[in-house]
Formats: sequence, C-alpha cells, structure tokens
Amino acid sequence: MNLVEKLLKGDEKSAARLISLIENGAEAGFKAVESIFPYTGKAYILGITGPPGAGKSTLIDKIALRFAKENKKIGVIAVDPSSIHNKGAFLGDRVRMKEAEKIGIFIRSMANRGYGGGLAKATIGAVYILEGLGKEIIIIESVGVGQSEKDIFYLADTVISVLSPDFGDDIQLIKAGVVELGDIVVINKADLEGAKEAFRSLSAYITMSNIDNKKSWIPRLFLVSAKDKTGIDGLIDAISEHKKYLEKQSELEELQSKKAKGLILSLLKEILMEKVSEKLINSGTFQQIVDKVIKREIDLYMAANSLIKEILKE
Ligand SMILES: Nc1nc2c(ncn2[C@@H]2O[C@H](COP(=O)(O)OP(=O)(O)OP(=O)(O)O)[C@@H](O)[C@H]2O)c(=O)[nH]1
Ligand SMILES: [Mg+2]
Repeated sequence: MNLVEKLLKGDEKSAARLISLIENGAEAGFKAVESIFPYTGKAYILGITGPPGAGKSTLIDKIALRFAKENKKIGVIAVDPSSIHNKGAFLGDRVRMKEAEKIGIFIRSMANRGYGGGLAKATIGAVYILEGLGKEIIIIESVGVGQSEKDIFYLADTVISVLSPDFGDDIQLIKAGVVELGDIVVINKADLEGAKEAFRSLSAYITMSNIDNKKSWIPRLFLVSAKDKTGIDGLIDAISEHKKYLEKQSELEELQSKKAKGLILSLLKEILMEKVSEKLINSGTFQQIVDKVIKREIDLYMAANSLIKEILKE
C-alpha cells in the first residue's frame, strides 16, 4: 500500500509523512493531494487566530475535548510563523494541547515557510490530508498577523479571534483587524484583572461597528478562561450556531466564491514568489539589478519592472 492508500484507511503515520512532504514543498506531497482530493470537502474547518500568547492553544485543547465527547474525529494544525516565533513555540503548542493529545486527537505543528508570511501553500495541503484521514473537524491555529490572518479567514468555515486582557491596548487589535475577522470573538483569561473591562469595551465596539450593518451574522463575543474552563459552553454553542447559519444562509455561494478567490490568490503569490526567488535570485539577475540600483543607474520601480519582464519572458 502506498502512503495515500494507508492514509485513506486512517493511518496517522502516513498523514504525518504526507504533511512533511507538503511542508518541504516536495512534488510527491502535492501529487498525493490530487489522489486525496475526491475524498475531501466534507470537514468543518475552525480557524483560531489572535496575538501571540492570547491562549489559542490552551483554548483549542478545551474546544477539541468537547468535540471529542460528541465522538467527532478531530485534527489540529498549529501554524507557527517562524518569522515571529522561536523554536520554543512548537513545544509550547504541544504542552498546551496536552489533554487533546492524550485522548488521541491528531495534532500537527507546521512551520510557516511561505514568503510574505502566507500560510496558504502548506496549510491547504495539510487540511486535505487530514480530510483524507477522515477528520470531521479540523482546527487551525494561526497567529493573527498580516497575511496569515486573511488566509485563515479564507480557509476556515468559522473564525474565532482570541484576545487577552493582558495584551493591553484593544485599539491596536481592532486596527490590526484581528477582531474584524472573527465570526466569534473571545476575550480569554477571564481570570485576570481587567478582563471584564476589556470585554465591555470590545462589546461596545462590536455593537457600534455593526449598528447599521445589514450583515446577516453579527460577531458573537465571549469572556472565557481557557485555564479555568469557564465560559466554554457558550462558546461551543456559538460555534454550532455559526455552523448552522452557514448551512442555510442564502449568500453562501458568494461567500464560498470570495474565500476560494482569496485562497487561489494567496497560493499564486506564494508559488510565484518561490519561482521568482529560485530562478532570478539564484541566477544572479537579481544581484545585477540591485547593483544598478545602488549605482543609481535605475530607480526602484524600474528595478521591479525589469524583474517582472525577466519572469514573463520565461
Ligand atoms: N491566566 C490565564 N492564563 C492563560 C489562560 N489561557 C492560557 N493562559 C496562559 O497563557 C500563556 C499562552 O497560552 P497559549 O495557549 O500558549 O497561547 P497561544 O495564543 O497559543 O500562544 P502562541 O501559540 O505562542 O501564539 C500560557 O502560559 C498559558 O498557560 C487563561 O484562561 N488564564
Ligand atoms: Mg499556540
């Protein structure tokens, strides 16, 4: 039996090996996805985003345990943008999702090696593979910064934004767009001082920003403590409420099309950048252009445009 056949029979080791292939950009990994593809499209994908240390992993542990009680097959992908995190974060995720791991939930940490902080290429593949493994619920954890938070919005059916009162300035988070992306917004660490105030100000903000909005889903806000396991019930209810909303809402096709477009564009960006760097940067063309810029023979626009010409020539 090859890796894909074993995967489709539920072999987790094959899943882990296939995800590694994808992560390393190996052609065999993407070929495997082609054979897995017919078996995919049924899983519910939950994206968890938010600033570093907000408690995403701790919360996923609690959410996953709840789903497991309903006998759901669950997989977790924790994307670690290597540009922000050190290697310790990998371990951190595993430590914080101990209970889930103990009961056999499949957890995989992935380094985000894409250009420009994108998480699309590797994560999309990992989702297909977990679906091939028969997972019904796939939870993706990603730090909410820049492109990665948009990718998680495109990839997930439901997005939960996790914030914590010890992060400080709410306004920064609102500006960063973390709040806007969430179908559900969670203030975690309810056990800490300032949690209630953070909840109140965010609640006012969400009400204000949706006041004359005709959106059919208004983000739900929850105050929870992942550590003390408080407020989790309401959160679980909101997740299934959003899932039901997606099943029946009339604009679903429009939403799906928006998300598919976003993902394809993200993939395109990542793959193009890879090709560009392989071909141009290594071939010395890039350096030649840089030299011309330094000598002030050409300006930066001209530099970028001549690189584009070079690529299109191929
Ligand atoms: N007081 C308190 N601490 C918490 C709570 N939830 C998580 N923490 C702590 O916050 C720290 C970060 O938790 P993680 O779950 O690793 O947070 P994260 O958002 O996954 O962090 P990264 O993956 O590094 O971005 C850990 O020390 C947790 O023990 C909570 O409800 N209350
Ligand atoms: Mg984490």
